[in-house]
Amino acid sequence: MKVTVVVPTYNERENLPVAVDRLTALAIADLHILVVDDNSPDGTGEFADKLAAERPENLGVLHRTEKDGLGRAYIAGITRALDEGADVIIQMDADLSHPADVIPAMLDKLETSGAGVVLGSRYVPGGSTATEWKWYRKALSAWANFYVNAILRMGVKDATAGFKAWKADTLRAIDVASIRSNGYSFQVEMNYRTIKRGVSIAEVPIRFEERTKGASKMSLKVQLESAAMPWKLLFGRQV
Ligand SMILES: Nc1nc2c(ncn2[C@@H]2O[C@H](COP(=O)(O)OP(=O)(O)OP(=O)(O)O)[C@@H](O)[C@H]2O)c(=O)[nH]1
Ligand SMILES: [Mg+2]
Repeated sequence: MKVTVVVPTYNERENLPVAVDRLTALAIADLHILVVDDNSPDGTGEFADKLAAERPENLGVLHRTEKDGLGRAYIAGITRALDEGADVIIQMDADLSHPADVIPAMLDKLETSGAGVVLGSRYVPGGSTATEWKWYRKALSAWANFYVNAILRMGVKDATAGFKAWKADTLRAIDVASIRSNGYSFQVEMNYRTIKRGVSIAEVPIRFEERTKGASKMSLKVQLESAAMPWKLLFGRQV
């Protein structure tokens, strides 16, 4: 079974080698890493090329010309991974917020639960958000989940989760390339399409860690898009 971890990067030069080491340490037989870099000014893209030269058999780099958002980077990476024959595709941030050591449990659940995707979830028992988060950051995250679920009724505890393991068939069924949203709502739109296709979503607990190096790319634009998207999904025809 070929497993490809798609890792989008924008200015993650300090974090990327640690993320790659943690993934390699899992010792999963057919594990591949695909870095999707948007021409990071800090040289993450060239650095990723160096890492790829050291281990060409399991690390690839997709270079894009400019910063174009997380959703677009994922669409490009997922499309490439599907073309290269991945059976399972994992979405994971490069900033070390997502605990790579939970991947075996996610793969296990994907195989045994019959779900089309398994989320690394902060909001099931045993999961947690970053301990460093101030109360308002926690409140914002909890509110975003409540808001999305109140409108879309997906029955998913962590609707905005960004750490996910997908069966390739599920990704093909939801036609990822046609997804328009780009920030957190990209994650929500993928989940919504999955539910709409009658495919179930499972969750395993993760402890989400705050990034310690590099800067967050979350912006007001991304937050506004995320507030509007559930309504678009609910009333739109495009799902
Ligand atoms: N290729 C690419 N990667 C991106 C882009 N925006 C964010 N990323 C990457 O996506 C991952 C998540 O981005 P973060 O900046 O950590 O955003 P976040 O996790 O939503 O927000 P925080 O909770 O503040 O960390 C990181 O690995 C980023 O480097 C982009 O436009 N292009
Ligand atoms: Mg982050």
